[in-house]
Amino acid sequence: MSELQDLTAAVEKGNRKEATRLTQVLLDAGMPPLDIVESGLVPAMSNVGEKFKKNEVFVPEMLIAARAMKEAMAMIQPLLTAAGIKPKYTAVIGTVQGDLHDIGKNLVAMMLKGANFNVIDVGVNVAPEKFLAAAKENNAHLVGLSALLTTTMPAMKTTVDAFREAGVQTKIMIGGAPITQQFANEIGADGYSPDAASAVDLAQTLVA
Ligand code: B1M
Repeated sequence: MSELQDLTAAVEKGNRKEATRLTQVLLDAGMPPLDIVESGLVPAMSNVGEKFKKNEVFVPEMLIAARAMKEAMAMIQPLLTAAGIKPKYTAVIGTVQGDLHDIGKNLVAMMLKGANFNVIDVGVNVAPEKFLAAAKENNAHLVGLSALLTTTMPAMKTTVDAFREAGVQTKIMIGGAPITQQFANEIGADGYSPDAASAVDLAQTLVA
């Protein structure tokens, strides 16, 4: 259906008006909401993610695309919920204790939603106990920690330690400008990704 391809293109371009119009056209035509998500919206964000990795688009374009995706998803979500269709995986994501930066974390959250994860965003300045409680409460498959300050990197270790000490083996991925794979290895995190697009790839690998 060409409207589906047009929807993918509209989201990729961040054209919110066109994305919501086409979503409505497809719904009115009787397309199952999940097909619209999986065949129209998710490919758009995958394309954006791939282009981001190749430096063909940058953070602003990715944010604009994610917003278009969010608006289309807002139309579809109630229908999925009513039909009892749930995303397969839940991720809890937040910025660690002491750190208030949330732009990158929000971008990762949006991209994960774009990949059909149920994302519980616990916000910024999040204490280890709060991550742990949210992960338990939501039966999370994955926890994502973000940090932008070198001074808050130790809070990532404290958070990973809190999970392991509590015997909770949820996969933990970390990211943020000062973070490296070496640091992830040192603190016992399950993975690191340098940007929002690869965060989705990593998340999918970790939960598979
Ligand atoms: Co702050 N800040 N800031 N700041 N700030 C930095 C980080 C800094 C590098 C600026 C500098 O000095 N050049 C510096 C840190 C230095 C250091 O630690 N080595 C710094 C500082 C010092 C501070 C304050 C201490 C300043 C002060 O008050 N004296 C203060 C700290 C407040 C606190 O957190 N307690 C502070 C405050 C702020 C603002 C509130 C003004 C604002 C934040 C607004 C907000 O987030 N709502 C702010 C901003 C905007 C920045 C810069 C300019 C931009 C950060 C950003 O949003 N980047 C930043 C300088 C810079 O980075 N150039 C800076 C865009 C974003 C898309 O990228 O977050 O890296 P990023 O996310 C990427 C990847 O890292 C990755 O994917 C994202 C998308 O590709 N990623 C993940 C991120 N999280 C991930 C999680 C994952 C996976 C990937 O898995 C879970």
